[in-house]
Amino acid sequence: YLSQPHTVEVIGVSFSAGQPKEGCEVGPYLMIKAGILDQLEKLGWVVECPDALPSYEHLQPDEEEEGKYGLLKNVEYVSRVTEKIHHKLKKAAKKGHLALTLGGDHSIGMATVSGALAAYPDLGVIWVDAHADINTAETTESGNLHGCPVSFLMGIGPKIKAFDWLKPTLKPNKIVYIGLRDVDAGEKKILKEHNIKCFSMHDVDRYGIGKVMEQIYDYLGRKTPIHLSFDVDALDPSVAPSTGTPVRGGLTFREGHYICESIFETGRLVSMDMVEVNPELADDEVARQATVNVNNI
Ligand code: EXY
Ligand code: MN
Ligand code: MN
Ligand code: MN
Repeated sequence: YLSQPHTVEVIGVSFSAGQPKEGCEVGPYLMIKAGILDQLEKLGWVVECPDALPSYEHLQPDEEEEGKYGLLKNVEYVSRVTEKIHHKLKKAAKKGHLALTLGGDHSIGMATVSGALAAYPDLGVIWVDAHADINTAETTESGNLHGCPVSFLMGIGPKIKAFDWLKPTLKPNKIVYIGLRDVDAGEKKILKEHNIKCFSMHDVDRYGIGKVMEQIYDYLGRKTPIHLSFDVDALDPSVAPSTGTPVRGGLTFREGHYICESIFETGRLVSMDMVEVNPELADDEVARQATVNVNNI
C-alpha cells in the first residue's frame, strides 16, 4: 500500500481540547525532541514532517458554546481542528505515505481514521486503548470528546451539526479493540448492540498477545489496509504513567511493542496515531521520559 521508498509523514497535533487536562498539546513536541524522527530514519524511513507542530490555539471557541451541545465540550473547536487534520491525513495517505499522527488527545481519532478511510475505503482499524472511546452526545457523562471519536466515526448517536464534515463511514465490523479495561455502561451497550470485536485485558491474559493479533487479522481479513490508533493509556501506568486517564492492569511494554511490530509485519499498516501522551502529569522526570520515550527501545 505504501509508496517506494517508504515514506512516513509525521503530523504533529498540539491539541488537548477533547479533554480537560492541559499538557497533551506538548506531547508531539516532546516526542520529536526525544528523537522519534531520527529513530524512524535509522529504521530506513524517508521522514517528512511538513508543517511541524502547528498550534491550534487561534481556533479556540468563545465561552458562548457552553451548553449548546448538551454536556459535550469544545465541540466547534474540536470540529475545526479535526477537519483540518482529516484533510492532511487524507492527502498523506493518498500519496502512499504512512501517516503518523502524534497527539494530542484521542478526539483526533475522528480526523485520522476518517482521513485514512477516505484514501482506503476498506480500512480496518485497530484501536489500542484502556477505554472504548465510543460514548455519544447522549451517553457521555464527562462531556469530553476524547471519549467519543468512535461513535462519531460510525454515526451512532445524535447527529451534531458542527461535525457535518465528518462522513460516518466506519462500519462496526471494521474496528477491533485491544486493551479495554475501563468501559462505561452506555458504551458496553453500544459495543454489544453493534457486535463490535473487543480484546479486553482479560482476553490478552487469556490468549497472549500473539494469538490476539492472529485472531484480529482473521477477523478483519488478511488483505485490508490497517490504521492503528494507539492510546498510550492502553499501556500499564507503570510503563506509561504520564497520561490523562491512567487505568491500572494494562499492557506491558513488550505487549505494546509487539502489537506495533506485528501490524507493521503484515505490510498493511497505512496510518498510525500515538495519542494521550501528557508530559505535564508526570510525578517526576523519570516518569515523564518513560512515557514520552515509550516508542523507543
Ligand atoms: N469513558 C470516559 C469518558 O467518556 O469520559 C473516559 C474516556 C477516556 C478516554 C481516553 C483517552 O482514551
Ligand atoms: Mn513524498
Ligand atoms: Mn483513547
Ligand atoms: Mn484511553
